[in-house]
Amino acid sequence: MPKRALITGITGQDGSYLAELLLRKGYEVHGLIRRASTFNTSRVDHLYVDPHDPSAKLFLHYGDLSDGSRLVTLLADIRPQEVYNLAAQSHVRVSFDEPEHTADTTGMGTVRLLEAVRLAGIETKFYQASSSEMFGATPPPQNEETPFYPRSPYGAAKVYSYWITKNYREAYGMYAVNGILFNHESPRRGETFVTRKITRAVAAIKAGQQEHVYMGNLDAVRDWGYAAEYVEGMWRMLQADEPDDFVLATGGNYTVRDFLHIAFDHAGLNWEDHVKFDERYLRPTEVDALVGDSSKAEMKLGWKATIHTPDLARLMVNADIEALKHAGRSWIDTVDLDCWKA
Ligand code: NDP
Ligand code: GDR
Repeated sequence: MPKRALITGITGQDGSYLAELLLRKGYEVHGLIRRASTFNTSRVDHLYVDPHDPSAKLFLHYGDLSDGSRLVTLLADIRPQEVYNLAAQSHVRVSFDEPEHTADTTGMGTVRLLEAVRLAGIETKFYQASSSEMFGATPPPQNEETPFYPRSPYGAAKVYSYWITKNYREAYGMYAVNGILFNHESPRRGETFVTRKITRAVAAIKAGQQEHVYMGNLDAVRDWGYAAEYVEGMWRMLQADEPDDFVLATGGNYTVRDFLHIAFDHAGLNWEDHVKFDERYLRPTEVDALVGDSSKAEMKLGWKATIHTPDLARLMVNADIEALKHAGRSWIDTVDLDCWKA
């Protein structure tokens, strides 16, 4: 019998890479998706096989982290050996606009899922998508021992999820772990996160379809890794002998300005000619610097990032230039809308 995994947030960046990885490893993969009035499965469509086909290994189920009873029935039905909780309202800037919704999804959603595991009476390993945003104002380098000091409703909700995951491990002997992941990006990154916003803008400017991009704080320091590598670390955390919490990071430190420079330069453009400031992209409280120390993951899981920020920026620029060539006018319309998005 193949192993069964349930992924919440399967339609997101990480969920899609994790689903690919688990399918490659022979798992039967179940994903929680939200009912929406438009299709929201574009990141996993290439993996989908009609469930009537005997070769189907990926199954999608409607549900939401705000709906606890649905989570119980789903878990009792699927009986997965591994649960990856990747679903969240994951945008830090948006969490200031929607603090209550963020707390409900990114915080309470985790305890609903942990309770659902308990109530369904199943033995499963549980992965919680914790975040470097929990370190917030505590200066780098940050590792598993670094105190938390969240600086946003998102960061605060993730701190709750971290502790409730740890509590279920200690209280009920559950195999439940926190992966404390630093920023990780890819061509599948959501369009309003800073890296993807930049690489899409580079592609559109290079193609002569846009002249400027509006940005916020360029001094923030981040440790940007490649998402496809980070999902391997998630999986390894659930294969260890004992449940434990791990940081995944590259250890590199770059400012948003550095990322702009690398991305524009790769397309033969000077970023200073194209970037304008707009205060709407500032956050009421900013996280100045996140740089991870993932030596524990390297020692105990044999996990180490191999793609560092400059190569990642170039890889994303290349992908967005290609995507633009194939997408035509409708894609450009969405770029123009970026000016009012977070
Ligand atoms: P995305 O924003 O790309 O994906 C978020 C996913 O959560 C989507 O599938 C979304 O569904 C789903 N979701 C949102 N709200 C709900 C809800 N109420 N019920 C069910 N599903 C919901 O995030 P990433 O893939 O980048 O990140 C994955 C996880 O890792 C998130 O928890 C994030 O906070 C965390 N994280 C991410 C890091 C990063 O750098 N990427 C770093 C550290 C932690 P839909 O498609 O319908 O919107
Ligand atoms: P972050 O990612 O907040 O680190 O959270 P984001 O890419 O949104 O911001 C990174 C830094 O860039 C600065 N910035 C801008 N950000 C956006 N989005 N748009 C802009 O125009 C802009 N200009 C400057 C921000 O101020 C910030 O300092 C991500 C998410 O994936 C979280 O879910 C995850 O937990 C953390 O990474 C680790």
